[in-house]
Order: sequence, then structure tokens, then C-alpha cells
Amino acid sequence: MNIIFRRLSMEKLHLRTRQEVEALLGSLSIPFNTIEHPEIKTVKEGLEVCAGVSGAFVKNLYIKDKKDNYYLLSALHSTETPYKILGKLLGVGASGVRAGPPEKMQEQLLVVPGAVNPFSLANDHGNAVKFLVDKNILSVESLLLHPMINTATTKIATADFLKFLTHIGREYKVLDFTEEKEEEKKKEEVAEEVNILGISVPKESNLSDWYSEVITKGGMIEYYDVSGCYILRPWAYMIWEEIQKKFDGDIKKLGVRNSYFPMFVSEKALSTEKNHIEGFAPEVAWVTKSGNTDLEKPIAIRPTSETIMYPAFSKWIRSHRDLPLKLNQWCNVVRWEFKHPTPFLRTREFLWQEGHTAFATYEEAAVEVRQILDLYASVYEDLLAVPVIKGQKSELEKFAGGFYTTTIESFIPTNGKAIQCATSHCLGQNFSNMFDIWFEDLKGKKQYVWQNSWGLTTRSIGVMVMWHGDDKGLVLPPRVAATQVIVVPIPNKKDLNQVMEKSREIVDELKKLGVRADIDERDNYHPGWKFNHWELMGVPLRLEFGPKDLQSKQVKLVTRYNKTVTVLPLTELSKIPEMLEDIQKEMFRNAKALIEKRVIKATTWDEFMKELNQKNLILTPWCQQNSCEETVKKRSAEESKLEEGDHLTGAAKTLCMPFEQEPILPEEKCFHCGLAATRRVLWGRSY
Ligand code: 86X
Repeated sequence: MNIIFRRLSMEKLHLRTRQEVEALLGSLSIPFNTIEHPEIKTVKEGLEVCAGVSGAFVKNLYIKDKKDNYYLLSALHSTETPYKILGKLLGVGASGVRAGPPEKMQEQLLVVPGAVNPFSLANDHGNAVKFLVDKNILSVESLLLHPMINTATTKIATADFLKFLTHIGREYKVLDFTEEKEEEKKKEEVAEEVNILGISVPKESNLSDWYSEVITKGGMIEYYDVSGCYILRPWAYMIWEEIQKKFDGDIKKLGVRNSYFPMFVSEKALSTEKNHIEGFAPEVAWVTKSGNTDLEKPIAIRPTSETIMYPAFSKWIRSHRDLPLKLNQWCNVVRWEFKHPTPFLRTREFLWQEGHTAFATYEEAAVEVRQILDLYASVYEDLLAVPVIKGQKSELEKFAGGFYTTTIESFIPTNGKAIQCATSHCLGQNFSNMFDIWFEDLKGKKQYVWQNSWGLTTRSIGVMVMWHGDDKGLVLPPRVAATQVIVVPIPNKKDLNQVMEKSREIVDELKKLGVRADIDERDNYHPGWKFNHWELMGVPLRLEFGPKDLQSKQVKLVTRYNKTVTVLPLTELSKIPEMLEDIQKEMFRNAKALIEKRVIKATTWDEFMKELNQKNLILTPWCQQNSCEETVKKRSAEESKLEEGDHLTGAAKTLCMPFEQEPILPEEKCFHCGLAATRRVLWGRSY
């Protein structure tokens, strides 16, 4: 055989005809059997003429890839061999291969279209055409091949065909189409799921539908079968934990301690403070039964805990040495509202902290009111990157049971609605009088305590989503994101292990740098699917790492909020914490610039209504009269153009009198009633 091979290679063997093919097979002692038939042009016709012959009909494809490599593929007629999969198997990508030009084929293989066959490889002396073999071929007994012409078919044992290949000095590559197809199918199914998973409603076109999609598909909320109640999934709860961590630490520095009071309240305790309860009564949820038996007295579920905590305050406070008393609790409360519920923003049960403090003097209480308000502003601005406006509530909008209410207010740029973010009340001595909370001062005189209360709820998470989310899903500010950097390896077959290993190393290094980093190693999803998924989830930074990055020792970073792409050398991963901080600051800076543009000054009713309908907040000089405020509410509702699909109430109300404002000049008048202005007040339609 050695001798024959050498002779053939020296003489440059050519197989142009059936006779030459058969002669070669004969010289190699390979048994074969050729049948003649009319010219066949397609595999289908081939199958018909060979119907009676045992052996597998082979289809042959002449192919070229984008790098100008040429291939001959021999596959079982029943194997699906789409170019898309072929391209992937060859490592040139799904669109990397196509049919080779017929002229080139004739030149290289000396065979005409329609008669392509693997015997023709004998004519390609320089191995310009690489030979690809469908794995399925290797498991059949015998093959049916054209002996250079398509008016005949030769049956030859598969083992003998391989012997032929050895003889002509041919190597071949085995391709497994079936396995690749399965994987492809899986990925296509998943790709379809991306469409289902992706956000289908643009934020601008329907904010409330967009919001529902973002919070459910972004993994924050699961809907529940009690109206107004929602499941907070870990992706949302972890944000709450970040808020808790910061605020809890901050108030502990002020000497506040945590405690826990029961969630149930007797009717008697609840109605101790009449002013306080009056307007709220319809919202109180009651437990009236245990099993089938009516309770002797129904008990209420806390809507807030003044009436639960203050009887205890009364017992605990005796002398000035018991003051200040500063308690906080993290808990749930229930308010059975009948307005349209929205996850986070208006829910029947929600999580919050409620701080309740008691002081000997008004001055101490007043200082704390503002300290707490600053801490609230910091939660919103420094953690959630949501800009807020600090100020004092009008008499009509303040907590009725209290002395005065300070608040932080923000708004939702997309619909222009204002939203109350947190409140810090000075309760004065109203509650201490009702609940009998007093101490003996240094002169032995009975003094009622000065009290504050303050609360921040899970609404904050919803406001953050509304501000920063976009048409691709959530956008989480780095400081609250459960995952700050998601590493997506982009492996190819060749470098699979190296790419995965290095990706894991990158995650470890980031973790050491204090970054909350994670890797998406799932092998049943495309990198493209993963990109969409993590964009939906709002992860601030995506780190892509593939074979090219492996080579050039770098990573690709994509910033979620503005889609910026950065290439970073592997040696500079330590810059990522800074990058995250920059993202945080920039998200806030942008948001702040936006709200500043949307707070418009007005001095006349017409300007006021125009800006209101432009979805802006309006700052006006104001007389601070309840009656004036009531009229503005009514008039603005009547004159409002209600936009369809929006739940705008139409009416404008006061949000707060911002602490930061230009002084009122002596001649300034109320924008509405014309009386002397005393303060500037911020107005808006609100949630
Ligand atoms: C007002 C006042 C205050 C402690 C806070 O804003 C911060 C934390 N509480 C809460 N408020 C109620 O007093 C109230 C009472 C009843 Cl009975 C109700 F059903 C609903 C309520 N909503 C608010």
C-alpha cells in the first residue's frame, strides 16, 4: 500500500470518471457495487432511484467560509446540516459559511455540480479543500456515493471508504450536527423567552403598564391574590436591607434604639386620640373572628403605632432622667386603602420604620425633626439617587395629630406627579396630653413631654424604580444593587476552560475589592440572552469576558444606565469601585438636574395652570391660608385637562414650603388670592 501511495502521489492521481474510481477501488481490494440510473439532480431523486439498494445515501456540500477556507461536507441524507450550525461548528459564527462557487469546485475537485462526491478529494492534491464528515455517517454500514458522475451510484462499506481516505492521504473532521442542533433549539426557545421577558411597553407610552412589567420581570415583585398586597422578592428586599442598614446605623448614632411593639391594638387604645383617628377610621383593618367564633371585642391591626406605644411611654417616663426616650421599630403596617393600589407606592400592607421620641423641651425635639429629615434625604439622594425637596407641610397637609410636619418630596418625571417620600413630625405636646406622658422637672413641676414621630416606607423603592428604570428594565444605583457587577463569560469551544477560569478569578478579585460581583455561568443561555436579562434586572455594570479579552488581557464593561462601553486592562480591575461610585454620583446628578428644570416659578394663575399641565411642579408665593389652598385644589381640578389612561386626580395640592427658598419681598402677593405672600410653596398633582 505504501508503494501504491508513493506512486500515486508522484504521478498525481486523478479521478475524473466512474472507471477511474472503480479502478482505484479495485487496486485497493475494496469491494463495491455500482448501479446506473438516469441523471439525478437532488437528494430526493437520489433517494428514489436508490430505494431498493441497501446503504445510506450521502449528500455532499461544497462550502466556503468567510475566511476563504473551502470544505467538502459529506453527510447522511437525513442529517440536517444548516449553514447556521455548520458555521458554529467550524468556529466562524452562524453566518460564517455559504455555498462555495461552482467554478472553484470544478477547479479544485474536478467535479461538476450535481455529481459532488468525496472520491473527488483525490483530485485536490494540495488539500485546499478540507473534508468534513457528519458523525452519523460513521455509524452506518455502507454508503451510496456518486463515482464522479450523477448517472451512477456506488455502494461501498463505510470502513472501506475510510480506507480510501487513508490511501489518498486525507484527514477529516467529524461534525456532530445533532448535538449542536439540540443546543441550538434550547437556545432558540430561550431566545423567544427573552421577548416574553423583555419590557414590551415603553415608559413614555404607558407608565403604569411599564412599571408593572419592570418590577415583575425585573424580579422585584410577585403579584398576590389579596388586592393591594404584593410579594417582595429578594431583589427588592435586598434594597430594603441596604436602606435599613444605612438608616438604622444613622439613627443609632443619634441614640435611637430599636424595639418591637405588638401589631394588634384594642379599640379602646386606638380611639384614645380622637383627632388622630378621625379621618383615618375607614382604613383600619379589624380582626373579628378566631375560626368561626366572633371575638368578644374586635382588635385592630396597626396602621401606625402611636396608640400602641404611647401608653407604654406614659409608664416609662417619670423623671427628666428618663428623657430623651428615643425608640424605633422596623415593622409592617396595614392601611385598608380604597384608592387604586400600586406596588411599593400605595399598598395595603407595607414595611417601614417608625421612630417615636420624647424630649423635655421643644428645642430638642425641633432639632431632631430636622436631623431625621436630613437622614431621610440622604437615603433617597445618596443611596437611591433620587433627588428630594425638603420642606414643611401646610396646615391642611400636615399630620393632623401633630404640631408641624416636615417632609421630603420628589416627583416622577414621566408623568409629573409629585410623591411624598418620608415625613418627620413634631407632635408637640398633643399626644403627651392625651396619653398622659409627663415628668417632673428640676423644680418638681409636672411637664408634658415634647414628642416627634417619623417614618420611611418601602415606597422609597418604587420611587427609585420610577426615576431610573428605562425601556430595558430596572436601573439600580450601585449602592443599593444586590449585584453591582455581573460577569458574563463569552466562551467559545476552544477556550472554554480558560475563559471560565479567568472569569471566576475576576469575580474573586472584585469581591476582594469589596464589590458585590457575581458570575452568570449558566450554559443553557446565550451571552446575548444574559445581557438582556441583567439589563432587565438593572445591574449597574456588566463585565464581558471572551477569548479575545483573554488574549489581550482586558475586560469589556458596559454601564447599565447610559450604555457606555469601557475597555479595562485586567491589571486595572481596582478601578471598578471608583467606576461604581461615579455611576452612583452621575445618576444622582442627572436626576437632580432634571428635577431642577421641572420646578417652575409662577406668580399668576394662568402660568400656574400652564405649568401644571406641562407636568411640572410649581413654586409660587403664597398666603398660607387654608381657604386659599382649598380653592386652588378645587379650581385646578375643574380646569385640568385629564389625560386618558393616567390616574391624575386633576387637583393640584401643596407639597411643601421648601426650606431652601428665596426670601419673600414685602410687596409680593399670593399667586392665587392676591393677599400678601408669606412663604413660597411647592404645588403639584400627586400620588
Ligand atoms: C399618620 C403619622 C406618623 C409614625 C408618621 O407619619 C410617621 C410614623 N406615624 C401617621 N397616619 C395615621 O396616624 C393613621 C392612623 C390611622 Cl388609624 C390610619 F388608619 C391610617 C393612618 N395613616 C397615617
